[in-house]
Amino acid sequence: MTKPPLTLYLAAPRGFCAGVDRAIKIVEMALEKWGAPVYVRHEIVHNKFVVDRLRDMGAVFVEELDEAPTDRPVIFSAHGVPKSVPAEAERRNMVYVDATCPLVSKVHLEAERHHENGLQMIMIGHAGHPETIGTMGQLPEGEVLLVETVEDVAGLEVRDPGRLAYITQTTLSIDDTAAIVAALRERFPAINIPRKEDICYATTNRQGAVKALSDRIEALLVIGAPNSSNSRRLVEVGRAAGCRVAQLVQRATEIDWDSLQGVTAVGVAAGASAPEVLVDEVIAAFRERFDTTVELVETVKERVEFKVPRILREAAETP
Ligand code: 2E7
Ligand code: F3S
Repeated sequence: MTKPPLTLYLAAPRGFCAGVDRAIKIVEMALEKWGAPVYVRHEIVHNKFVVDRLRDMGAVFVEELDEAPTDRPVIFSAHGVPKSVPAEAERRNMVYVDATCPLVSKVHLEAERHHENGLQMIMIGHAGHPETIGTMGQLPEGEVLLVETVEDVAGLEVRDPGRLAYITQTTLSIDDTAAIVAALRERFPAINIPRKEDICYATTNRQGAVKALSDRIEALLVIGAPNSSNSRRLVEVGRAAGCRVAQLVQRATEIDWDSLQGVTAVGVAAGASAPEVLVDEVIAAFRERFDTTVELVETVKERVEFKVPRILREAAETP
């Protein structure tokens, strides 16, 4: 039987960002330095395959610090933690390594700086997401107000409309965030405007890559986990750009082939926590069913790299 022809448009950049690379490396190097088990508070990044692989190597994933023994090292996930977490680790005399993405730490410092200058903060983010919890947890309770939507802006009760600043989660939709910022500026004209947005380069580039694909494709597959904020935003960007079918899939077995019947052009993107082997797996699944041509659609090249913390670099450099 002849296979129907289909073109797969591969988004680039896709997959691991510099913060994810660094966070995974931190767990691997910690296992090398201290041996197993090494504890990790929260999924190091939101991807089951990454987590399973590290678990097989000896990492133990817990949600809260008190689930880890005090005599083993603990690593904080890439999403960041409230100030109370390292404080508690210190109180318990634990060895800890912070895998918070440096671009998240930058937002933490920004929040602190504004707080010291007497400004109340408004955080644009998703309630319950670990990054939002971590960033809000840099300041005392009540100092950071959360808005998730344009509608939320109307309901804000601020201390002083003349002394406000905003920060954001790093993985938000660029376009939705712009609308929320516009609503904030309209309601609070004196709000402090940051020099640079907090949405990170990787989020920006992956959303740009999906937009660049969207006029060539009839369906979009985003490889990523259901709890991955940046991956879910890619699906939304695809939908907003007109993709009738836009699916988040963890791996090839989750693809809804029925929805792809008669389709000849499919886009494949991957969230910042999705390993490239899963992209390869998806391409292989298409090749089994279609006479597949793969085309790369590259918008920009990424060259960002982050160093691992000194405590691990020293171990690696020691002969
Ligand atoms: C940390 C940060 O693990 P992810 O899927 O996380 P999100 O925040 O998108 O749910 O992706 C990598 C990552 C992105 N942002 C890690 Cl702050
Ligand atoms: Fe950092 Fe952005 Fe990745 S905040 S972990 S570089 S998605």
